[in-house]
Amino acid sequence: MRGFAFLLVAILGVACGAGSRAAEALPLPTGPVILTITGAIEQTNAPGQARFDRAMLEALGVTSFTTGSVWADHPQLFEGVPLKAVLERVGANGTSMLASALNDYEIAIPFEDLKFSPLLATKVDGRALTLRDKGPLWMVYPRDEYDELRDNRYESRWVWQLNRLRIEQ
Ligand SMILES: Nc1nc2c(c(=O)[nH]1)N[C@H]1C(S)=C(S)[C@@H](COP(=O)(O)O)O[C@H]1N2
Ligand SMILES: [Mo]
Repeated sequence: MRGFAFLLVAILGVACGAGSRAAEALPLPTGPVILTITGAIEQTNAPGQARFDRAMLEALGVTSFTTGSVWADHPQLFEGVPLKAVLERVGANGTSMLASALNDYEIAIPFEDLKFSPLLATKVDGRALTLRDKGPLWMVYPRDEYDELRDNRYESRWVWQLNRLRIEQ
């Protein structure tokens, strides 16, 4: 009886600890991987990497904003997953991230940019972004909400065909 009670307490302790603290283990992607995160992260689903397919990203919650950009002469509706939600899901501990694209374009994005709530957009004006128009993921900023975003320093962070993030401490 003593043994049983002890076992019960031990099991409850482990269950509560796991539930309250760490995020659930990152599942394996089942569709094409569109984003790979490496570097200073706590959650992985491949050696040293957190790999996401579209469904895994969208499960983190899709939000939207409408903004003008240097690519269009009218404001557009951008829908996608907040960068912050993705970083939280992998337990990113960094000060900056190196964002890279399919064409190997790369640029450093400081964690301070999270204050602007950038999105990893998957849709523009209701259309899914394809490889031909800057997809499948496009890092976008709510430029019309913040004057300071109207600057080449930030335009260069609108990484289209984004496919990699490396978290740096
Ligand atoms: N994938 C990718 N994203 C990119 C770039 C690029 O070359 N490749 N150029 C960046 C830069 S430097 C700027 S200023 C903006 C605008 O680039 P554009 O005027 O060539 O479209 O997109 C940014 N995003
Ligand atoms: Mo640029």
